[in-house]
Order: sequence, then structure tokens, then C-alpha cells
Amino acid sequence: MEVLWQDLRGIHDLKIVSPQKLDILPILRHRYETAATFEPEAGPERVDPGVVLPGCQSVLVAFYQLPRPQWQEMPEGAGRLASVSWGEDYHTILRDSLRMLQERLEAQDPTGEFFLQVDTGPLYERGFAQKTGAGHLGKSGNFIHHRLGSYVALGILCTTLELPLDEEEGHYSCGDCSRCIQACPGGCLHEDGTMIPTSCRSFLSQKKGMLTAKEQEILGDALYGCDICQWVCPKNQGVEEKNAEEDLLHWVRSQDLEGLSNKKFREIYGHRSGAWRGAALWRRNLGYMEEASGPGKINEKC
Ligand code: B12
Repeated sequence: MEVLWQDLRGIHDLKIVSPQKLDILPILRHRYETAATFEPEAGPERVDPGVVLPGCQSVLVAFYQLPRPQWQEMPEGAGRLASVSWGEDYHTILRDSLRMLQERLEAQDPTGEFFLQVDTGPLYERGFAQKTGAGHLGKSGNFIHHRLGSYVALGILCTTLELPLDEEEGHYSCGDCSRCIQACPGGCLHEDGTMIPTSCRSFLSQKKGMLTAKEQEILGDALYGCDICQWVCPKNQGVEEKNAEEDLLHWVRSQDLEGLSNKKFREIYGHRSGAWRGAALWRRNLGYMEEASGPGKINEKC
């Protein structure tokens, strides 16, 4: 099976798991009812591949390693982009590669039907990543791949074709490490595995409307997304380096957005995942930084 995907740019690892549904709908429902952010409504389509693709026989879970952070000094007042938005949009890269894999499978057996999802879709992707056994769900909430680390984006391709399953028997865990919990500026991570994303810096950097003073403090120097819980994670030390992208953008200043029309903004930044919310939100976040231009910077010693 590896021959079908190893040359595809957006797939650094891929596992095939069975279509059995995940048993975490009550947790997804609890979250949706108490602290929803951008997750879809918590129905059976979130946990059951057979709902999104009747007759589903195999679930292919793809892992794309994002550019991995090196500490970047920023000019005063600049806003920091998280690694998920440094390079080309992972949605595009993973979708294109999974689409090509689908075409190769169709060439082998044209009777197959498919459902493809990268981020914006019903399936709870981390749950299927966990099912592969190729890593574990960390206390940060992030799926930590045992070879690629936590800076991995996920993509899912469901199919009615019966493909050889290759779930790993890995037993990975965070043990008693809780660096992410201590470092999270929003205090949204908890030792019992629960996460309250409404005070997550990543969420606040994407949340529309005016932020409260407390939320602005949590936002700190984040223009889009946040890597702090991954930055401090020891599981990201010594991992394989698969992403060789060069054209990386780490931060943006207000003057970079001055006089930019939305059209021009999309031309310049539209190929990066952080631009999905548009220029207005980037200007809002930079405005808060200029007002605050003090606390909230990550302490590189942590
Ligand atoms: C909504 C969303 C967000 C929201 C909410 C995050 C969240 N944890 O739910 C916000 C905007 C905050 C967000 C931020 C980020 N996201 Co996001 N996000 C999603 C999305 C669309 C849905 C996630 C979802 O369904 N959450 C539902 C909750 C319940 O799941 P959960 O928090 O993981 O909860 C689990 C545990 O925490 C625990 N738990 C939680 N609550 C409770 C309560 C109880 C009682 C118990 C027992 C357990 C428990 O059990 C849950 C199930 O295992 C997925 C794509 C998808 N379709 O799945 C991408 C996705 C999870 N995001 C992704 C990424 C990369 C990020 C960021 C790293 C981006 C950045 N650098 O800023 C941050 C990381 C924040 C974090 N530490 O989780 C990747 C994750 C890849 C990976 N390696 O894990 C995904 C898979 C997108 C992709 N296709 O690559 N995201």
C-alpha cells in the first residue's frame, strides 16, 4: 500500500483502520453543548464513517508533518503566526495528495466510493488518528505521532473498498509530564485530559468580535493560532524531519497590512491557512498588540 502514497507531497505517513465507530460521542456532545468553538454539531456522523459513507470498509488516516518551529525573534508590535500557518495551507496540500491517492485506488478498482476530509468536515479526526496506534492523544489534546511528533496535520479518506488494515500496536503516553498544561497561557488544559478551548489562545486569535481584557491578555502576541503547548512538548524533540518547505512566514506587522484591500490580502496571504478569517481579524489582533505591547510573549526559557 505504501507504494501508492510515499511519493505524495502531503502524506508523510498513512495508516488504514477499520470503519468501526468511535465511542466518544458523549464527550463530543458535552463539549458542543458547553464550550463549542469551530467543531461541527455532535451527531453520529462525527464518530461513524458508515454515516458519512454508507458501506465504508476502510478509513485511511494521513499524517502531514507541518514546518517545525525554530525560535523566531519578532520586531516590536509584530504578530506571531503558528506553524500551522507558516507554509502553504495544509488543507490544500493534504486534499490534493489524498485526491491523487483516491485516483490511484480507483485505477486499481473503479467500483470504490470515497469520502475525503481535511479539518472542515464531520469526522472527529484525532479520534481516528488515535485508532491507528501510530501515536497518542497528548495532554495538550494534540495527536502526537511517535515518529513525526505533534506538528502533524490530519486528513481522512474513507472508502467502500476493503483495504489491508495496518493499525500499529503502539503504547505511547505523556506519562507524568504536564509541561503543556503549565505553559498554556489560557489555562485551558487539565490533567484529567479535559480541555476548555474557549480560553485557548489559538481560538481567541480566530474568534470574531471584540475580545475581553482577559482574552486580550491570553492572546498575547498571537496573530493566528498558537504553538505553546507543542513548543514545550518533549515529544517534539528528536523526531524525523519530513517537511522541507522554504517559503515560511513567521510573523506579520501592522504596516504589512496597511492599505491592503481584501483582494490584495488574499493574493499575498491567501495560500496560508491563517488567512481564512480575513484581514480584519489580523488587524484586530495587531491592534490589541499595539495597545498592549507588553505581556504575553512566550518565555523561551520554559
Ligand atoms: C474545533 C477545532 C479546534 C478548536 C478546538 C480544539 C479542540 N481541542 O477541540 C481550536 C480553534 C481551539 C483548535 C485549535 C487547534 N487546532 Co484544531 N481542530 C478543530 C476541529 C475542527 C474539531 C476538533 C473537535 O472535534 N474537538 C472536539 C473535542 C471534544 O475534542 P478534543 O478537545 O480533542 O477532546 C478530546 C480530549 O481532550 C478529551 N476530552 C475533552 N473534553 C473532555 C471531557 C471529558 C469529561 C473527558 C473525559 C475527556 C475530554 O477527550 C476528547 C476526545 O478524545 C479539528 C478537525 C476535525 N474535524 O476533527 C481540528 C484539529 C484538531 N486542529 C488541529 C490543529 C493543528 C490545531 C492547532 C495546533 C492549531 C494551532 N497551532 O493553533 C490548535 C491546537 C489546540 C489544542 N491544543 O487542541 C489538527 C490537530 C492535529 C493533531 N496533531 O492533533 C486538526 C485535526 C485539524 C487537521 N485536519 O489537522 N482547533
